[in-house]
Amino acid sequence: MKPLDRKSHILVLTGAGISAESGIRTFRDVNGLWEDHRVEDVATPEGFVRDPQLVWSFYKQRFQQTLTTAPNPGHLALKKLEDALGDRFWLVTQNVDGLHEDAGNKNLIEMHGSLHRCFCTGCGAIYQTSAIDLDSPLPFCSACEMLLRPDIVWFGEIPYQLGRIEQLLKKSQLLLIVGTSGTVYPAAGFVMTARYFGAKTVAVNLDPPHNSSFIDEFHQGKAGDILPDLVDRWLTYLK
Ligand code: BV8
Ligand code: ZN
Repeated sequence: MKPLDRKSHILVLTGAGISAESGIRTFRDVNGLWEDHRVEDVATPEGFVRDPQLVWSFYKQRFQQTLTTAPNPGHLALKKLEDALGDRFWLVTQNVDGLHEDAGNKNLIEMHGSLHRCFCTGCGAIYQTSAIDLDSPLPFCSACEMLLRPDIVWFGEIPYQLGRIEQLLKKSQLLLIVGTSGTVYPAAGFVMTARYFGAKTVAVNLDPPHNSSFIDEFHQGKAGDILPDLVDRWLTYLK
């Protein structure tokens, strides 16, 4: 394992757990999002073709929820880490709530898309979700009149910027994984890739994640409680 020092690059992967303390429901915890909906009905391209109104109502409700949520101390700790490390820090999130952007992170990859964007199924035109008429049952493109869809990577679709993420995994000495159950691939496989390239892997999670055999150091608990102190400790030798 490569030593950790003032030249080290750190890659952070986050999941729904980091947003839980901001009041956003996770997917697979008790009272999770998938309890109310079948994944196949609301988070697949086939589900969207079958019932676009159901899918839009699922995402509209989640988009509207983001308008009343704010970053929590877990998000702010990662902003502090980026401020200190600059381009030695990159953050890949599976979350679509936009809270890392709200916290001020710039070196950010939203690999599963964002509730704040949608795009046209016809011409690909991109829209801010806040700029379209969400009161109508279905939104259509002002350029070509085709149906708009959420800019969300559904099951069976390829996540964004996988090549860039692979490059970042290769050059990082530390992979920090926060608030993810390690259920969904390819994100759940990043820890194996990081280990293969000699990085140290650290996880902060309420429960032991599924891929915990690849985790060198596990901090059990809430991200908002653990990350601020963990980041301060790391900055004594990473900065
Ligand atoms: C792809 C958008 C091909 C939707 C999402 C069989 C085996 C292996 C893989 C597959 C398989 N069958 C199908 C697949 C592939 C599939 C997959 O992995 N399925 C799983 C379910 C088995 N993956 C795909 O389809 C992906 N695409 O494979 O394409 C390909 C790929 C590469 C190259 C070529 C071809 C697409 C996956 C993306 C799907 N879209 N999101 C939406 O958001 O509405 S995934 C969805 O799950 C969210 O993005 C979410 O982020 C993600 C993962 O969930 P988590 O974030 O981990 O959330 P979860 O609730 O599960 O866990 C929360 C954790 O937080 C818990 O552990 C909890 O303890 C912890 N926690 C709670 N509170 C706190 C906390 N931790 C800290 N502090 C707290 N306060
Ligand atoms: Zn269009």
